[in-house]
Amino acid sequence: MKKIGWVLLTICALWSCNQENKKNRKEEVVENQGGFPFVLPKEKPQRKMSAAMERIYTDYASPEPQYNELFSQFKYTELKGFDYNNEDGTISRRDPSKTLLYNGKYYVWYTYRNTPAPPQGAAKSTDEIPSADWDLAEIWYATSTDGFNWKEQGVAIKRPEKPIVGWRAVTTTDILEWEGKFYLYYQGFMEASGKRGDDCPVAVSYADSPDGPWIPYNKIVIPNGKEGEWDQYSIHDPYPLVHDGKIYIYYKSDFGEKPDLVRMQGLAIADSPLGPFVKHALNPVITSGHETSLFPFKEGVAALVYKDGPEHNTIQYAKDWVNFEIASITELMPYAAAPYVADAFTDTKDGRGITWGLAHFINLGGRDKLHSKLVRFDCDLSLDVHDPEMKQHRVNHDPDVYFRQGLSNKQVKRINNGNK
Ligand code: AAL
Repeated sequence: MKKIGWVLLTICALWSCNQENKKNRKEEVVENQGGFPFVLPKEKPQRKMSAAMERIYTDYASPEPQYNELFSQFKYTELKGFDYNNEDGTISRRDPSKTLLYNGKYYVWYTYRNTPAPPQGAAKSTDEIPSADWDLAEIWYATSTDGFNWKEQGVAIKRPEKPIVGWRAVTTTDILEWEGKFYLYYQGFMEASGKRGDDCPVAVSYADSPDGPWIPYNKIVIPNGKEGEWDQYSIHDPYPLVHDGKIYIYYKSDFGEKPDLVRMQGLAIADSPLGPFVKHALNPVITSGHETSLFPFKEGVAALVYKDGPEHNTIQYAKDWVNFEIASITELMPYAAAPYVADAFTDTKDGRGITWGLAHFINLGGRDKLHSKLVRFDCDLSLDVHDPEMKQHRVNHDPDVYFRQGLSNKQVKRINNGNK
């Protein structure tokens, strides 16, 4: 017994010494081992390597992105079938749900705002004038047979009467199919967004068919954290998947106060759709990203981690559905990606990945006509599709993409002052 103890202790000491060495890596004297082979080895070669070369063999599924199943470019297409009132800012569609295939049709649910005026900010908002793009919104849905042409079907979840959760706005929904029933989880606002941060918990409605009628549960299913906890003000973007016979809901919350919000993602798990949901002890489990987007991949789960945070623009993977590692770094990722995930609810141990979904483009129309629209994205994050065009890692963007990131007046002034 004692012997085992010593062996374990020695292993720990060696490991922590190795970690220390990694941190304080000093230039080692390496015997001449000849130059690196001309053809990049697919497997890690037996030679001393720089930290960067080590990493391409240890941190990614393949040293070359095109052979990494969790690397992809993203391509975008306008959707047909949605009217935006000449893009005057009175109609907005955003934050789509995962796309569900049911009886030969794709279904998508989303935040739908139709207000007499575009968003005016919290101070000017009234019972009819929205504060933010998603204020005073309802959840609507649309169907399609090809994922490009959509038919809007109308409202799925209306705003309930005050003071029921969601009376001010119901937004940012996602779908769960569980034992033959359907559940829509969503953000239930009880005050205009912007007045108390984006204060809102998660509510749910259920139905026997994706066409409804949806029965509101009228209770909070994932409450905000306790006072002083990282998720004390909001549980955003609830995103359900089925794993290990349970419902896994990933969500986003915000540390800190505006304008320094730090966005991360947590996980809450339940045995049945109406809860109780128990937040994971290791939360937050993803340190970057905004709207949640995940899909089963092999035995684990993959996440699209786009804007916000130190690891934005990455695709991450957690074999155990909790401990995420960066699997690839990419660009122009879909915002609020809502993929078609064929095996989202099958409790698979062999997730096959995704090739398309819906996303949103936000802040369109400028301040006076502010609105968002739904778009389609395509990619190759699938074990069954091999599309070399999606695996390019040298993409030339139009000059317009760069020039839209122009300097602000304040910045031009700073530069000019520096030149004086
Ligand atoms: C989104 C989501 C949530 C936020 C707001 C509406 O894109 O992250 O839904 O509350 O912005």
